[in-house]
Amino acid sequence: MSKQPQLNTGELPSRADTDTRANAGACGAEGASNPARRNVLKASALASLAGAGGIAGGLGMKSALAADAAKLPEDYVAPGKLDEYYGIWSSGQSGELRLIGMPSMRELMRIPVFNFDGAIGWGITNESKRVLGRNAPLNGDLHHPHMSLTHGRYDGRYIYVNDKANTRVARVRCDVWRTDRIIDIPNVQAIHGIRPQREPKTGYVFANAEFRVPAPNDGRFLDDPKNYHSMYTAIDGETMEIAWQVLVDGNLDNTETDYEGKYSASTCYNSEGAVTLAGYMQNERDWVVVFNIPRIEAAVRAGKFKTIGNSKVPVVDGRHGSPYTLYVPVPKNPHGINATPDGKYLTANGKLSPTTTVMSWAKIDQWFAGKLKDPRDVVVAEPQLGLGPLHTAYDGRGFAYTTLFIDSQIVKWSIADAIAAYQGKKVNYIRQKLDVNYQPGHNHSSMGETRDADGKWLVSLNKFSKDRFLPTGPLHPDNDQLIDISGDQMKLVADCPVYSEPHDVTIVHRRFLMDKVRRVWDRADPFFAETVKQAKTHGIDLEKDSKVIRHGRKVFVYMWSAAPQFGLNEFKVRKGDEVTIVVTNIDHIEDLTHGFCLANHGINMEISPGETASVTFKADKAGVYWYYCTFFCHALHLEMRGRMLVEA
Ligand code: RUQ
Ligand code: CUA
Ligand code: CA
Repeated sequence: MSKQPQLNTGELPSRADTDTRANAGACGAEGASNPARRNVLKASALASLAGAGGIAGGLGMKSALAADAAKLPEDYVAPGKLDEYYGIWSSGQSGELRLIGMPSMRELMRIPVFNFDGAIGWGITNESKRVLGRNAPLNGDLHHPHMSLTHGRYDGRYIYVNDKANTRVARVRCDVWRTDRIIDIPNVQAIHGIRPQREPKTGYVFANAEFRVPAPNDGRFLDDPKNYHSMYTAIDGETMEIAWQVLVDGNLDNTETDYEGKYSASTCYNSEGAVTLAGYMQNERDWVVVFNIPRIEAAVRAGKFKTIGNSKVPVVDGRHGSPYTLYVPVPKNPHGINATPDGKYLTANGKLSPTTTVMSWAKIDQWFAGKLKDPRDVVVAEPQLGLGPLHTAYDGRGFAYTTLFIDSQIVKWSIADAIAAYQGKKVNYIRQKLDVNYQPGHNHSSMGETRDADGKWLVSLNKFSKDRFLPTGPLHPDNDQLIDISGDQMKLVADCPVYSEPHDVTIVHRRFLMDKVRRVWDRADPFFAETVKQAKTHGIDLEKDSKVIRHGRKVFVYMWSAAPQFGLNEFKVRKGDEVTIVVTNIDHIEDLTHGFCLANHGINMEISPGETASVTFKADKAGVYWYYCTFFCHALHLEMRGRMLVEA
């Protein structure tokens, strides 16, 4: 930490346990054992109430008490009632997307993206492998889920997500909640922040590369960090093709877009171009890099770009001094970057500085028009908030909520008052500090990244849970805390344990989504269209036919499934055959999913109503192998099985 902040604690008593804040690394353990810290926590009656109420899976009996305490009985989601919001959760190194109902905080569904999923056969079925790519890694590091937008409002089409682990971006369809595209990003390493364009619609999906590498990274340059680069990538959100890349100075961390379709901006914590921890922290200021989209597009049209290695992607040089970018110096190793829902400002959170830097899109516009000289002239406020500011969310009423990682708090502050203070007025811009448990990273408010920010709920995604749950071995769950922000004061409502390791969440009101979600598959769905086409070439009617077709050593086994039966009771192949099994669920009845599991072959797949799923494998063991249904579909579900007979 460079300096102690001038904490402006508003109405809350100031906290005495400053030594627990002093060291980000130690505070994880410190908070649990330090009695001073525990007393501070007890000072918040709501916090301890919610602590007693936190149970796995969300609001249960005791959490209902916590909800009472927060005076939210009308928001309690009773049995049979539906949540008001979809929480679209990332899962970090688990590589999947999760749907969590809010405010109940009950997990609704998991959507595999970069990861293997044995329940639905993601990574097993041909349909999933077409999306993943053959031989693709089956892990990912999925940090940021964002929904596509039209005119700054959610449009319920797609969720875009990053994979930091393997430098990919994926898209999930919001009608069937299935991943439909995964693309590799060339010329860079470790995609971290991503954002869809807000205006006129998505549009581009922007992706930051966090690690600097040589370009091309083919071994020509190795231990020569001066030749390392990062780039900003624009992906066409419709075709999922890469439109262009911009070469930048430093690295890129998180990114954000404006509400006009004109600019986007990223934080950079490594203006030093360093490759060591000490190196990354050398400069007192790093940057927010602003990208001028129309100018970059014009450069691409005019052929002012180069390509790198085998990649055909146009790369525009946006380093210092270029007309395409603006480098705003901001303190120090900035992290989260978030646009206000009124479309006026964006904030970059200091991380190693107790400040958040507020910039004005209008001033950015003036800077590019040559009307402002100093890049710092686009800054309109720099409030001191507390230690370790990481991310900021908004309520649409002019207040901002910033996570303080080291302080283990959320600070609520007024944007207008922070701007007034920057202009020299004596105002207290801090409204409240709320203890969270513990060490929050992201937070997110309901509808907060859109024009429809409604200021009802905030989730604090806490990296440590320590003493908040029954012990689960050395690996602890995270603790995602639900906070009511509808009133003057934030109120902690529930503790929710989550498996490793959500970074971020997007909270979407159900009115943007519910009616768009399909209950059964359309037989013409593109997700399995390839398989349907292949069946046609074999003269198969998937709704009616169950038969075996042999082409040399390739065997195609077609069968329907209808509770409690598969279309084939048995089929015969020869050892060494390449077998493709295609199962079509002809029960077009909501919730009537079948599974197909082949014993001792590592094969299981889900076939939901109307779906066709297929798997290809080598029959390399002679003998009798039973296949059976894995989704409980009928009173005779256990009897829903058949035999594969493999001749020696
Ligand atoms: S980052 S804790 Cu991967 Cu979104 Cu900020
Ligand atoms: Cu079909 Cu169980
Ligand atoms: Ca730095």
